[in-house]
This record gives sequence, structure tokens and C-alpha cells, in this order.
Amino acid sequence: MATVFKKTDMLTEVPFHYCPGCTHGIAHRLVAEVLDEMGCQNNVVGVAPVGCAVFAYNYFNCDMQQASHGRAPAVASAIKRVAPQNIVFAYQGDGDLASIGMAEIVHSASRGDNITVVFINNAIYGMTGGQMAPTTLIGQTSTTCPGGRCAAQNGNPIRVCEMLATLDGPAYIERVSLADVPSIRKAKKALQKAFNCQKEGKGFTLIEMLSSCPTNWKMTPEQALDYTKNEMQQIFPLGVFKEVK
Ligand SMILES: Cc1ncc(C[n+]2csc(CCOP(=O)(O)OP(=O)(O)O)c2C)c(N)n1
Repeated sequence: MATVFKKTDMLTEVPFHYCPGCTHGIAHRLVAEVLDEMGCQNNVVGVAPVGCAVFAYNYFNCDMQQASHGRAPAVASAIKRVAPQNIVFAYQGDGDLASIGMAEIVHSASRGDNITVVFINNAIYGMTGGQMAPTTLIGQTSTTCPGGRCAAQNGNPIRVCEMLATLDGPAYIERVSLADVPSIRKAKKALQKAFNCQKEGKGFTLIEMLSSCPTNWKMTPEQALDYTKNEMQQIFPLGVFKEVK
């Protein structure tokens, strides 16, 4: 079989449990490759979320800490403060970060905590069976809005990058997509930038990755990638929202 991926010591040999077409695995690999290439494997602490990526501690071959639902930035901030020689990252889904954990992410960004947050926006609660998330699109169906999200009843999707970019604390905020190969290459560059900012002590960094959830979106993997590109990217435009030089 052809080698598709570069070997990275930053990932264990444990096979990912993700559904076919889910992009959590791609996001894990990108984080691992970047940290590996920075040569900091022995000085990395990751914080795993509650959500589909709850087993991230089995996959990343570095020190990992599990946080309770939504609290990953608070935990990551504490770890960075007591052990600042480490690169510290929090890995969170949209339910975790933008729903139950909205207070933690806002205050961490506002404090300018010198951590990196990898924010996986798949517009739905994946792990619990597809409930509406703060980032669910208007018209998108979920188990809690079977007729499609309606602004009058359910509110509008929250743009986390744009919102956090208004704060003084963040050093680097970018939204990328995992919907095709050129986008994935850009996503890797964004992670490099964020982790380098942290290394230079610049402060809070967050990379939002538009991701697909074919299982809960009730689509094939290909349809889900098209939906990410054609629908999600309309509501969540890609780009850099904050960069402190
Ligand atoms: C305090 C608490 N409330 C609710 C839950 C149930 N719960 C587990 S995962 C999850 C949503 C995860 O969705 P998201 O963060 O979008 O990640 P995904 O699974 O889509 O990757 C919820 C509500 C929980 N585990 N703990």
C-alpha cells in the first residue's frame, strides 16, 4: 500500500475511532506534524475536550490532560502558567467551545493566555448524536431543529473568530477549512503560525477549522465536503482575523 502520510512520532499507533469522512483525524495529524516539525514533542501538553475528540489523549503522543466539557482553555491556561516551558494546546469542538465553554474561551482570549486553541467547527454536536450547535447554519437540520435552524426561534450562528478578534488579548486568529487538499495545506500553515506565536510568547492564538460530520449531517463524505465548501464557508469566511506583528 502506498504511504499516504508522513510518519510522525507525535501520534501513537492507536487507530482513530472517527467516522468515515470526519475531518477530526486530519486535524489531529496536522497538529501532530506541526509540533513534530517544530521539534518540541517532549515539551507539549495537549488538553482534550468532551466531544468526538474525547479520546485525543490516546492519539497524541505527548502529555495530555482531559478537561470537563468546555473548560479546556481554563485548564490549558493553568498548565501554561505552572509549566511555561511547554507548548500548550486545547483542542475543542463547537459545542464544547462555543456553547457550554463560551465563558472560558472568551476570558482566556481576553487575558491573552499564551496557549493555542484548535477549534473544530463542524456545525453540530457530533458525539451526542447531532444536536444543534451555536454554529449550526440557518436552515441546517439537526435532531433539535429537525425542520432546519430558524433565526427567530434558535438564534443565528456565532462567528467565534470575528468575535474574539475584537478583544485585545489574542495574538493570532485564523479560520481555515479542511474540505480539500489546498485548504488542508493552508490549515497546516495557520497552525505553524499559531504555535510559533506561542513559542515567541505573543499570547492567545486560535485556529478555527471548518470540518465535516457526514454521519450527523446525514450525507456521504463527498457531500459533506461539498457542504463545508459551498455552505459553511459562506457563513464562516476563511481568513486571518487578528495578527499581532
Ligand atoms: C457538563 C456536560 N454537559 C453535556 C455533556 C454532553 N455532551 C458530550 S459531548 C457534547 C457535544 C460535543 O459537541 P462538539 O463540541 O461540537 O464536538 P463534536 O462531538 O462535534 O466533535 C455534549 C453536549 C457532557 N458530557 N457534559
